[in-house]
Amino acid sequence: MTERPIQILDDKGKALRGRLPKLSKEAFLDFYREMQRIRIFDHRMLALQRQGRIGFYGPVKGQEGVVVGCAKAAREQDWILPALREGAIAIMRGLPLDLAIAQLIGNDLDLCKGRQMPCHYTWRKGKYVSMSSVIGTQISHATGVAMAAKYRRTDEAVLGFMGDGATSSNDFHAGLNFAAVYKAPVVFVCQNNQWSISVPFEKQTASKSVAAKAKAYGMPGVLVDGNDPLAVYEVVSAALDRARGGEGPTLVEALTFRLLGHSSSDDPTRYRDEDLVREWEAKEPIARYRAFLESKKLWSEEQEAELLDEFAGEINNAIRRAEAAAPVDPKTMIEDVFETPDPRLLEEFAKARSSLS
Ligand SMILES: Cc1ncc(C[n+]2csc(CCOP(=O)(O)OP(=O)(O)O)c2C)c(N)n1
Ligand SMILES: [Mg+2]
Repeated sequence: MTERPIQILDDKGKALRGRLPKLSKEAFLDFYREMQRIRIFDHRMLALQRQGRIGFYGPVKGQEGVVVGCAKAAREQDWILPALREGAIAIMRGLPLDLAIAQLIGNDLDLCKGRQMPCHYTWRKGKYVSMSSVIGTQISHATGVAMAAKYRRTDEAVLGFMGDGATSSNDFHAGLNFAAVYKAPVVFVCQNNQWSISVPFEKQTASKSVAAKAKAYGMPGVLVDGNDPLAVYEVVSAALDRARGGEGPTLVEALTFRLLGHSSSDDPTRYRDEDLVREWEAKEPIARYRAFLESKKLWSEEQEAELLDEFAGEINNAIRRAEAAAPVDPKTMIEDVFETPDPRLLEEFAKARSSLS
């Protein structure tokens, strides 16, 4: 395990000598575009929440580098088992923006039929499994999906996400232990944003890092700078190759920082020092990556303005389509459990429906 997080770009976005991954110019640009799309989406969704148009939202601001680095490292056949802040991976894998926004509203266009809290996107075509509100449970699910992929002799690997807080859950132990014993093709990515709502990392664990915990399970632990999307991409790509090659799981700790509240219901000024936030704002992934692109003469003010315009238009159109959808039909309440709902349920539903009209 490395003590210092692996970097490809330094804190100011300068590429460390001889370390750039072999990617096309378009691919380098795409990392930036995807991070900006997440930032703008975040901003707009928080505004909708404040206007009472959606009930709740969990922002990603500051963590875009982990999300995009991981999404780019995964292959199409790989599964994504997200935690709280990876929804943009579903969008990068084709979930239409209006459907994502409909999930936040919980209306008829929502693939979850309004049954989940906001930010619990699901996207079957993109092998993106809905997050679980119950912290940590997706860790053992990720192991299970990976074990299944191995039994079926597919070339699928799994990216299983967690926050730093989830490392204190039972599933962290069960999931990592099973994965290592069965050499399951899974890469665990811990987005260590240093907070579990109001609990700071050092109150969560006495361990110096999350990556260090891998040793006890018999798997490699890698600490990477989560605000450096290229480093995340490189580390996670190598771990996925290792998983596919039958060598078993890896635990990746992506060190980052949650710049905003835990959710739209949280006020982080109540429990953390704003100076710390300023310190991490100076290392945030988007400005840093933009500085890298500019140093390579790959980005200009005009391109920036065009991009912001394009995304604002795209998101506004998606909001319009999502908000135009009807409420979820109450009959969906009794669907999807029994093929034919039993008579008592039908009777109860008829009563409930008449009280709604
Ligand atoms: C089992 C369980 N306990 C408590 C909660 C309440 N809860 C919701 S999010 C959260 C903190 C999660 O922190 P972390 O895993 O670091 O993820 P982050 O929010 O920082 O992305 C807690 C305690 C929960 N959802 N599930
Ligand atoms: Mg956290």
